[in-house]
Amino acid sequence: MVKSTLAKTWPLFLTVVMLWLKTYIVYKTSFDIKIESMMQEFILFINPLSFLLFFFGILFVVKEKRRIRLMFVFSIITSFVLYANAVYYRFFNDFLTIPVLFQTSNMGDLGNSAFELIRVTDLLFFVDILFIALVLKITKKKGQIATSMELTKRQKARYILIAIILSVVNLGLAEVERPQLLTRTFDREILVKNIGTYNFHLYDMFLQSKSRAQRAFANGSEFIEIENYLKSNYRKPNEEMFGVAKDKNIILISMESTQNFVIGETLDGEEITPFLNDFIQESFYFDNFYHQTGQGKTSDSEFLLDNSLYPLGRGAVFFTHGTNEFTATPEMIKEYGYYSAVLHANNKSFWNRDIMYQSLGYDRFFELNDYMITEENSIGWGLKDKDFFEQSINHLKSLPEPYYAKFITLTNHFPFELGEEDKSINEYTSNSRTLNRYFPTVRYTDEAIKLFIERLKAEGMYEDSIIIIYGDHYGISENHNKAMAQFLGKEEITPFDTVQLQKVPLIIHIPGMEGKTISTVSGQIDLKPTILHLLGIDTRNDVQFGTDLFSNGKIPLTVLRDGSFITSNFVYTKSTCYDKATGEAVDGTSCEPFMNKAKQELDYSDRIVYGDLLRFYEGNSYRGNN
Ligand code: GP9
Ligand code: MN
Repeated sequence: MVKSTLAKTWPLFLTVVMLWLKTYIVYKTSFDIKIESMMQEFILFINPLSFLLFFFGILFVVKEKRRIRLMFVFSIITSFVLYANAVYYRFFNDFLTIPVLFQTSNMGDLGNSAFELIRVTDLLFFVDILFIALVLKITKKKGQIATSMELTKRQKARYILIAIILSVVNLGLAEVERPQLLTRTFDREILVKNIGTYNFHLYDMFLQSKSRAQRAFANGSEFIEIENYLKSNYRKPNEEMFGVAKDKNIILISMESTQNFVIGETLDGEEITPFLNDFIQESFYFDNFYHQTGQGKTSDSEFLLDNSLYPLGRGAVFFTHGTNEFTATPEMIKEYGYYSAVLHANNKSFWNRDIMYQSLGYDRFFELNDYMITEENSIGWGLKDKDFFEQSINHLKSLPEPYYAKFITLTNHFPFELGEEDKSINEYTSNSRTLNRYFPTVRYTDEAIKLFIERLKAEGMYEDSIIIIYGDHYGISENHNKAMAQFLGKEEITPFDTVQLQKVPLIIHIPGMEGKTISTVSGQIDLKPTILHLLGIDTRNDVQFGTDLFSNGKIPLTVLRDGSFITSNFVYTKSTCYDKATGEAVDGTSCEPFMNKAKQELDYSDRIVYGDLLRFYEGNSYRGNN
């Protein structure tokens, strides 16, 4: 029976088996999926198969003569999906989602960054298709081919049955490994590990349509539960700090890809960030501050900063929900006489900024066209940071005061290109070109900020301004773990270390106040209430998930977008609880008390964004809930 089925359909089975094995090989070579047991390895191994059987099963319902051609089309589509994920993973350490594919206005600007990610050996991704074409050709010549691939009803039924059984076994094992896999998982790696990359894309399509429906069916009453949660999270401002920045200008500097590990660190005996190291001495420096961004990278960090809401688990909220109603800082502080602006020398539509900034209430966006850009003053992604700040001074001077101005730097962006004349620190030596080149560009941004601060002083603008400098997200992904371990003098980078590497610098400089290092566990979500309290604005009725960083009694919990979280003593990531003091895995009960709260936060925040719930919020109260 099996024999006769195979005799009739061997080209199909050859294709499916090769795609299956190829997918598994790609899992093991292109993705960094952490496997903790034989069972997990087994699930990973079988997980592409059920999808492939269903997908190629479609061939049995099309006309005989179309089958072979369609089989190739399917094979190319599947291989391409796999390949696209592999390329995306090389930089983002993440899997593609539908919203990411629709960020087309970003694509054109990626230029060199995208090319850096493509290799000649990538042709191997399609080698099985060539092989099958060749086999078909040879067998056809020899007249041995039986390519009608026609099965009897019984055989078809058996085929479907096998596919169903495989799916059930796969899902069953996955559910045992990871309960509530599909309902409570924010980490795509865990999803792919359990249901496979192809099923993951199907699931992603389901999420896409669900998120559309969510807005349509949302109503204000959902707010009551969320409001209670937010009220219990609220912490009173620190009296000594409340209002210290009243009517002062707020200057925010988002440092591209700058992680905290470079601060205070040296390379070949040279400080990597000499200026920031000094500036920290006269500022508040938060050395336990995490980025909480997802697929929207810089734009997610902006979203966190201005809204104190979490970005989304899939896609960039700047793209997916750019026209939602928000209660962002720029809009809120208008009432207090503030003018708000963003300064960033990139295309205005990148990350959908031009649209989103309107929703956030920004008064002015100084973008590409507001800068003089030449070949000499550009590198990599565009205008070099030093020239950017230099040219920005006049823009800043033109703003009505007080202002809230956000500067977004660019030079320290992957692939970290820099001309020799701008390098004032050596490259590192390791197997990762990316990490090697990171240090000169980080140093360059450090120098650019130094110049900017000097200019502010020279123009007499320094003393009137609160300066807030923060890193937007990681710059060195897990693909460079080996080199990173070498740099940090560690044997390896564990998932615990990876979470620790998500720390980014946060420096708050307030004129007239002395420097201090604050080590409370915190994240970008905390910036908005911190800033508003410094301005002397009450936030007790605001929709915000963060806490003022100067408040006494801040709950020591920071949740990352993939569901990992950090408390005073523990780190939870990839379903494992780690002791911060030792970095060793410990019994899960230590993380248990925060587990639900971490999920709850992400879930509530998502409900607000997907349901566009802020349209039901009026000033300091929710409609219908006074
Ligand atoms: C693009 C810049 C970089 O304008 O903000 O974006 P990123 O790739 O870091 O999200
Ligand atoms: Mn960025």
